[in-house]
Amino acid sequence: MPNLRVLSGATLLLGLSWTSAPPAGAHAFLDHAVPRVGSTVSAAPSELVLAFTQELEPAFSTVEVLNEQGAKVDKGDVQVDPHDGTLLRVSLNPLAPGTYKVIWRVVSVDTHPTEGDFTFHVAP
Ligand SMILES: [Cu+2]
Repeated sequence: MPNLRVLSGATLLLGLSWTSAPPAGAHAFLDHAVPRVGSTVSAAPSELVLAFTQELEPAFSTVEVLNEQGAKVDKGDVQVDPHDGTLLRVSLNPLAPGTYKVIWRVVSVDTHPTEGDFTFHVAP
């Protein structure tokens, strides 16, 4: 029969390593955006801002904005806000009325990648 004290010690260690693992769901999810997800804006925005639930890893966080023809309409100057690491910004070319698709892919500071997309509409 195995030594019970050694066995319970191993079980305790295993239990501790489980509880000290990072909490599941601690990723950077999109909290909100400007323009808002799915919204219709009357004035063409000059910038898109995405706000995430966690700080981002700037080197691995990006966003792209496409028009209905799939052409890129952002200026490619994607930047994590230097004063708020949860904000991802990109400047936009002048937008004609239409539907625009936002595709984002980010890595949070805990190294977990997340991605998603949404649309907004410009209808003056
Ligand atoms: Cu995470």
